[in-house]
Amino acid sequence: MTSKFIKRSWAEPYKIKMVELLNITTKADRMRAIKQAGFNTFLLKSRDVYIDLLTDSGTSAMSDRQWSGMMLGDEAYAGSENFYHLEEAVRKNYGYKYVIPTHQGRGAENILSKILIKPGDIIPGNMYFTTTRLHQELAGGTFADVIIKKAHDPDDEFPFKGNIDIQKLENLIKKTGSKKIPYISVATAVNMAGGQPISMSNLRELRKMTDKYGIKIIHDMTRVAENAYFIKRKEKGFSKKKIVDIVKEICSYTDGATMSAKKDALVNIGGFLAINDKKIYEEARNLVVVYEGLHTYGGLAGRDMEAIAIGITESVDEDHIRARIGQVEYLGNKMRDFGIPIVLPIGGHGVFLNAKKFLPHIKQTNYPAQTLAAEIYIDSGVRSMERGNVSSGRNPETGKEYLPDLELVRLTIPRRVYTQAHMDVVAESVESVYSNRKKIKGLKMIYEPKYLRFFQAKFKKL
Ligand code: PM9
Repeated sequence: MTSKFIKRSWAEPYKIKMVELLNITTKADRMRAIKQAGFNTFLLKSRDVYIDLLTDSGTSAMSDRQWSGMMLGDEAYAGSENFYHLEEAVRKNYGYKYVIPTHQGRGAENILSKILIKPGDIIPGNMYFTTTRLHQELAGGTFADVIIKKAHDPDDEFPFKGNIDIQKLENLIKKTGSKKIPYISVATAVNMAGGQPISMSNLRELRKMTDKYGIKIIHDMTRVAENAYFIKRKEKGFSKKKIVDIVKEICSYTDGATMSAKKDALVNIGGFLAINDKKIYEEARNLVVVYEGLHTYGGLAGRDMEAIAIGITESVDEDHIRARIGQVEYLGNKMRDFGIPIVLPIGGHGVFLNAKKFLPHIKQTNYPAQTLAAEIYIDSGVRSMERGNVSSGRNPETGKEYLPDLELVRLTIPRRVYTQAHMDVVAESVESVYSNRKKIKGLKMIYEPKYLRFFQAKFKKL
């Protein structure tokens, strides 16, 4: 007899063929290492890390199919067979017409920004991403945040916190004039908001409104499959649709995309620019030669392009994406059970700790999220990343720190790498830091690089 109370767990839709051994260090080792790294987890050596949740970028485990695809690398300088496989995978799964490979996402952002942005332009977007905004600024543009207000509130459980405030955007277009807006930058599964999805209905509405003004939409599709999974689960009318069809529909409302294949597409390196407009494609095809390499390799080896082509297909597999997000939710729910303040709803690529609530006694100018990431590392060797005041940086005009509403620590889960037992160790470590939180003191920045300071800044304990 079946009972409605019988639980059915998900499990990883793969088994493990090869393992990578981890280093387990002592607390004294870790205190030395983090001090040497200037309390910046980016400056730690990988050998000093036990469970590495710094990022989901380029850290996925490739499948046996991807590895065998790498053996078929056609390393011709021009016209590599693997480029055509990549082009075919992009057209089939995403629907974009033209594809230009780049060494990673920011390579595509650079080319796109150089082609479309003029000095004085405004680029509205659903929250900034560090590299995207910097390329917009270097091209003479200014980013304008048009994400809904709820996205800045870590406790608001609205299921589509990646949505754009259409009214706010339209007011901005009316105020500045459409000529000054080269495109709207729309990210799926918005990273800095906590991996929060945008809804299909919001995208449809956005397309309709921007069509009125003749403004393009450029998609940061780095985590589009994760976004599609949330649409399938949470948006009315999508529960029976296939992930690949949802992904394609998302892309269909946009004019082109930049992609860091190091995330959704399950590879260790690579990216591309995809575009439907032939004229922009021709310009990009020319410019890529200057910054990345010929338009049929864009800074990648043939074997890398083959791995991306296979990874794209694996990324939209129903069982893969369910297990991927299932693992993130498993960790998030453990944190919730411990009463640890996290960004809600639990996002697609990681669990984000709310450092303002975790360490309310530390001022934002003493970097609570940076401090918390260092403390978690000292406790257990788990490496996480600051996503708050340090990442947000300074306003280039005023020189003042932005002091964002979201002061977060990101525990980012690489795809197909860690087990549920690793997730238990992570949750228990964060709980241990949480129970000792009152004793923790903040940091002072002692070295600040000019660009993307979070990567290389150094700190000392107050
Ligand atoms: N994201 C991440 O860890 C790696 C660099 S920042 C620590 O989240 C989006 C939404 C990203 C992203 C990278 C890029 C740039 C663009 N858009 O790193 O250049 O999350 O491949 O991509 C990182 P690349």
